Amino acid sequence: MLIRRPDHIRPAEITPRPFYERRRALLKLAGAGSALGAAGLLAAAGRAAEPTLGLEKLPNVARSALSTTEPATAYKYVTTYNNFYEFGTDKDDPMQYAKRLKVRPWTVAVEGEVERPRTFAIEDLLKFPLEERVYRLRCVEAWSMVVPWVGFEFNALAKLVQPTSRARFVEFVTAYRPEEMPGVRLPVLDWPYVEGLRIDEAMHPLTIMAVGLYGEVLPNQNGAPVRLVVPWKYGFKSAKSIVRIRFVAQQPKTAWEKAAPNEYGFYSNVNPGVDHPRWSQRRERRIPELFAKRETVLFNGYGDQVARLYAGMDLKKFY
Ligand SMILES: Nc1nc2c(c(=O)[nH]1)N[C@H]1C(S)=C(S)[C@@H](COP(=O)(O)O)O[C@H]1N2
Ligand SMILES: [Mo]
Repeated sequence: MLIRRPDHIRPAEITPRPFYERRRALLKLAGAGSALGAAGLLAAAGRAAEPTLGLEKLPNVARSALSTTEPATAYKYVTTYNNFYEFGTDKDDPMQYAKRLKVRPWTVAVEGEVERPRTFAIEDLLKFPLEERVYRLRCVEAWSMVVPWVGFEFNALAKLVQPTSRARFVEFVTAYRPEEMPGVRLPVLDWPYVEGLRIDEAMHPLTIMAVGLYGEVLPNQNGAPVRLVVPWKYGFKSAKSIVRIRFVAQQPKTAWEKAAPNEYGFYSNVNPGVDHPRWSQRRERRIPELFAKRETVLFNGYGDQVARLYAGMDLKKFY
C-alpha cells in the first residue's frame, strides 16, 4: 500500500494539481532563456521537489482559493517539530513515539444534537471532496508554520448528520490509548484531549478536517488519521486524532481551559493585543527561523473572513 518513491524522482503525472500552474509559469520562463536547469526548475517549483516520508498519496486533491500564497514550511519541520502531548511534551517526542498509534481501523462517532447520528469509518471521511488548504498555523507558544493541509470543510460533514436547532457548540474528543500513548501516563492534561468551537466557528468554510499534508496521508505526529484545523485560532484548538464529535447545547469544557483557565480561554483566537499571562503574543517565530521577527496579526491574518463572527464581543474578555 505504501510505496516509497525515491526522493529525486517526481513524475509529472503524480504532481498534485496545485503545482501545475506555477510549474507551467516556470517552464515558460525557462523557454524564454532562463539559465535554470532541470533540477533548478524542480527546486524553484517549490513543493514539487519536497522530500516527504512517502506515505500513501491522497488522490483527487483540488486546489483551494482559500490557501495562503506564503511559502510552505518544509515537510521535515512540519513533521518533526510537533505538539502532541499524548506522546510527550518535547517537540521531538511525537515524531519518535506517535508511530505506536494504530490509525487503522479508525472511526469517528458523530452524535449529540443531530437528527442523524452516524459513525464514520476513516474510509468514509476520505470520500469527502478533498482540497489542499495552505494555512498559517500559529501556536500559542509564539511560533508559526505554513502547512499545506489536505482536508474537507467541517460543514460538509455536519450537513450529513443534520444538527438540530439546539446545537450551539461542537465538542471534539480525541483518542485516549494508554497502551499506545506514553505521554498520557503523566497528568499534564485531563485526558482525553478535548476541544470545542461555537457552532458558527465550526461551520465556517475555513474550518477543516485534515486527513493529509503535502499530498499524503497525515503522519501520526500530525494527528493521523483525522484532525481539526482552525487557522485563525491558536494551534491547540486544532485537535489531533479525533474519535468523537458531539454537537451540544452548552459550551464544552476544553482540556486546556481545565488545565489553566486564566491562560487558555475557550475562544483562543490569535490576537497580538491579548498577551498570554506569561509571555507576549505580539510577535512570532516562523519555523525554522531562530528569531521572532514577524508581527502576529489579529485572527492570524484571517480577519477578513472571520472578524464578523466576533462583532460586538470584547476579545479581551472572551480570550
Ligand atoms: N490531541 C492533541 N491535539 C493537539 C495537541 C495535543 O497535544 N494533543 N497539540 C495542539 C497544539 S498546541 C498545536 S500547536 C497543534 C500542532 O499541530 P502540528 O504538530 O501538526 O503542527 O496541534 C494541536 N492539537
Ligand atoms: Mo500550540
